[in-house]
Amino acid sequence: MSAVSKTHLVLIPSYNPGPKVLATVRSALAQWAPVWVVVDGSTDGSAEALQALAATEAGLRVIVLPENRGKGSAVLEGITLAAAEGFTHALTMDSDGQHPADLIPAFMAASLAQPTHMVLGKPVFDADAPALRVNGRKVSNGWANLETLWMGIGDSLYGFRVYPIQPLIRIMRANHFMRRFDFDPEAVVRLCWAGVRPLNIDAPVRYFRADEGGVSHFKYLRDNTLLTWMHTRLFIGFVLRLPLLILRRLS
Ligand SMILES: Nc1nc2c(ncn2[C@@H]2O[C@H](COP(=O)(O)OP(=O)(O)O)[C@@H](O)[C@H]2O)c(=O)[nH]1
Ligand SMILES: [Mg+2]
Repeated sequence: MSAVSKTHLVLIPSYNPGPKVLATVRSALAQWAPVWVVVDGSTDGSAEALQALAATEAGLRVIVLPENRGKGSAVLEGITLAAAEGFTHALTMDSDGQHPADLIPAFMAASLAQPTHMVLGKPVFDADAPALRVNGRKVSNGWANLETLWMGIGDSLYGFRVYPIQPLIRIMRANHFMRRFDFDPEAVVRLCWAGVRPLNIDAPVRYFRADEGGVSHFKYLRDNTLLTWMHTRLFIGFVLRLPLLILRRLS
């Protein structure tokens, strides 16, 4: 029997996730309840399969968005509903089996011990991780660290993390960006600016080949363009906040 929390939930945004989705959700349920999946306009039958699983799993709730809106939008939908039900923190993880469900309890424990912080997964890659993605990450991490004056972001892109819900909702309502693949890095930088400090915990990330059930919707040109534009606007925000950030770093 997994732990049942009234404050911390596992939130899984899911868009055409491939064959590993049910095993991924089951592995999360084995560690924690509740687990909520936000089906982001998927067209692969996964909504129905997940709803069937929810009929037998009390800890699972499936929220279905009729159209694809992007990962950030799916997370915002989930945390808005969660806040209305009294939850204070959400652990986000991907639906495609890449993230380590067995670390959910450790991440939740870190968040329970320091609830004002965000708990960030620091990726430990396996040998199959595509070099393009690993190196692209270094660029995004370099920018995110500069934009926050090195306040301690271990990784800007890894989606396995625990967010305090209220500050994240405030930031997303004030900002119409960060609705798609730009969600993870922009959330972490803006939360730092809002005074939410990061805790970093090492967490393995798996890259599956297509024949192993690996699915990615990352599109190199589209998503790197999105990330470049995102860091451009964050850099402008950084320059405007520089006096404040320096004061905070010195205090
Ligand atoms: N790419 C993408 N992912 C989405 C979307 N909505 C929800 N997600 C979820 O966000 C997570 C990350 O997406 P994925 O394509 O695996 O990206 P990657 O792991 O960085 O290659 C997965 O759990 C997706 O199911 C969307 O519109 N696009
Ligand atoms: Mg993935």
